[in-house]
Formats: sequence, C-alpha cells, structure tokens
Amino acid sequence: MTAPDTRNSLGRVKLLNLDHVAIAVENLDHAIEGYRNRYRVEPLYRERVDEQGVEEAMIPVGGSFVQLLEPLGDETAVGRFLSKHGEGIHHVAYTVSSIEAALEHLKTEGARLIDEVPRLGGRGAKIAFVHPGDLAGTLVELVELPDD
Ligand code: CMX
Ligand code: CO
Repeated sequence: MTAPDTRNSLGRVKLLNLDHVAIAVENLDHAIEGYRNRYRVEPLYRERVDEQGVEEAMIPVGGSFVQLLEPLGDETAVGRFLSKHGEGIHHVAYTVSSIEAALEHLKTEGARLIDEVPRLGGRGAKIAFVHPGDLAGTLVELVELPDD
C-alpha cells in the first residue's frame, strides 16, 4: 500500500476538502429549526461530544457541512466564545488524509497548534485545532474521517 498523499506540490499540508463551517449557537433545536424553515435543510447527524463540550448537528450542504454547536456549559470553548462574541462563525474545518502527518508538518513550520495529538470528534473522526492567532484570526480544525 502506498503512503497517503499528505503534502501538496509545494510541500505544504494538503487540505482535501472544506469539511465544515461551524457556527456557535445558544440553542441547537432553535438553530436547526431556523435552518429548516429558511433553507429546507436537515441535519444528517446529531450527537453530543463530551470531549469537546458540545452538542452538535451536521447539516449537509453540497460536499460540505454546516456544523451547529451548542455548548454543554459556560466553561467550554464554545460557551466562552458565546459569552464573549455571541452567536456566529466559530471555526472552519478541513479534511486531511493523515492528521498525525499534518500536525507534524505544521509543527515543523511553526504553526500555533492547540492540539499536538489528535482528539476524538463527532462521526468518530480524529480532529485537532490550530489557534486563531496563527492565521487570519480564524480557528482551524483538521479532520481525518474514519474509513467506512
Ligand atoms: N475564533 C476566533 N477567535 C477566537 C475564537 C474563535 N473560535 N475563540 C476565541 N478566540 C479569541 C478570543 O476572542 C481572544 O482574543 P483576544 O485575545 O483578542 O481577546 C483569544 O482568542 C483568546 O480567547 P479566550 O476566550 O481566552 O479563549 P479560550 O480560553 O476560550 O480559548 C481557544 C480559545 C481557541 C484556544 C479554545 O476555544 C480552543 O481550544 N478551541 C478548540 C476546541 C474547540 O473549539 N472545540 C469545540 C468545537 C468542537 C468541534 O468542532 O467538534
Ligand atoms: Co468542528
């Protein structure tokens, strides 16, 4: 078996797809209802991810998802974000073929990693975050989806 294609032609981490745009919301049921009424879209998954302190819903749009995030408490990443900024875009997430290889490459390049080792996210995916102070004020999530 050949090694997964982890770098692009410029030797940088290869981002395969825009997996999701995440939106912090106060109330997940209301947010799902809002998307249903406005755009006639429905979540494909809904799950509680204790390790991330969220309940999340994933709404497919084209080849990507909108991820709606309700915090499980005030002292969680999304809870703190909501009390500071209110509802709005929280992060963008890109798929990579190997999250360990991606983190290794980013670390070598001096990126400001939040997670040096992957954590478990929704859908059984391995995920890791790069700090919003690293690039363009945007929290970035890397996602390695499980093989089906
Ligand atoms: N996007 C952009 N900037 C953000 C941000 C976000 N999502 N969250 C915080 N910030 C900014 C704050 O505004 C603040 O800026 P200033 O210093 O200019 O005031 C700075 O980052 C630090 O903010 P803070 O409130 O002290 O930060 P926290 O202690 O909440 O930590 C962060 C911020 C990004 C390190 C933390 O949220 C984190 O570790 N996130 C990764 C995990 C996560 O977000 N999990 C939930 C999603 C799970 C999923 O997608 O599955
Ligand atoms: Co996410």
